[in-house]
Amino acid sequence: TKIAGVMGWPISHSLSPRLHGYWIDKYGLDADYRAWPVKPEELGGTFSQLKENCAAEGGVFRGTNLTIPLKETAFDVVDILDPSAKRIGAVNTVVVGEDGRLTGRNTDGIGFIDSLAEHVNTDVLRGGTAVLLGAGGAARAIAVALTDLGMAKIIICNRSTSRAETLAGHVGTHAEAALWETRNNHLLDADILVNCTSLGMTGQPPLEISLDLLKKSAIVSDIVYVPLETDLLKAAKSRGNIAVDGLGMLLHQAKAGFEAWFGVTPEVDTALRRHVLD
Ligand code: SKM
Repeated sequence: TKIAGVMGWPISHSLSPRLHGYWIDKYGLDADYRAWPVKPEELGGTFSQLKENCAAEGGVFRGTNLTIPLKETAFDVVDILDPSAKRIGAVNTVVVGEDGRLTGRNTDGIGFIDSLAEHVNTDVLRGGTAVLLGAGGAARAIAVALTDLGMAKIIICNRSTSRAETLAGHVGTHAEAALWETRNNHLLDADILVNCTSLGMTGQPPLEISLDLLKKSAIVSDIVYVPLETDLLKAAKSRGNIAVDGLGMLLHQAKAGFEAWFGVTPEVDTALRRHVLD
């Protein structure tokens, strides 16, 4: 049995076991995907222990996804960093090699782009302007991914401006930090707006923003997926903007790990969406 899973602290909220479990059944694999609650300081030891424990039960530990708060710790703990992890500065997918060495990747950016591509031809964003709300790990992955799409300008609005400045510095000279208070005005130039904060998520404060200045052709995307249709996406749809929900990013970031651990390229389709939300 090939064994993989997801680590985080806490981890019980994660939809990853449902989504990988669906694929394991669909493709009839001798594989298992688990959820492991792990604290950052335990991460290094957990990898060697899992190799032993999986072998003891007759299986093989193939790797893991990582979520909050482990992505930066994983960056320091793995043996090899692939280019995606190096550029984003965080690891969300670890693959155990034949030689037992751990390779860290980051699939959040590609997950975001693949999800976007379900709704639009992403070529339309080349040369355009993005407005990102937030400056945490998700914003970092998305800023790098939009840069790779050829976007000419990335404006980062964050409640802490100094964090926005740090992120902009990391992303490149086409990125700039802006005061949180100016977010509505920056929408005038935006070809895509992405909420990379947890504002608007069930149990979190609302995201306060006015889309009045936003072009009708602009895309509005939210990384929040509980609720699936956030107030931001509702507002975007009601004025005719294309709205991209946060579940797609979660589903698409999962593909590369599944393929590396279990040897099958899985499909993201509406049956999977329905199963995960059930
Ligand atoms: O990057 C992903 C991670 O791979 C899995 C995850 C989850 O299970 O909630 C969320 C994102 O951080």
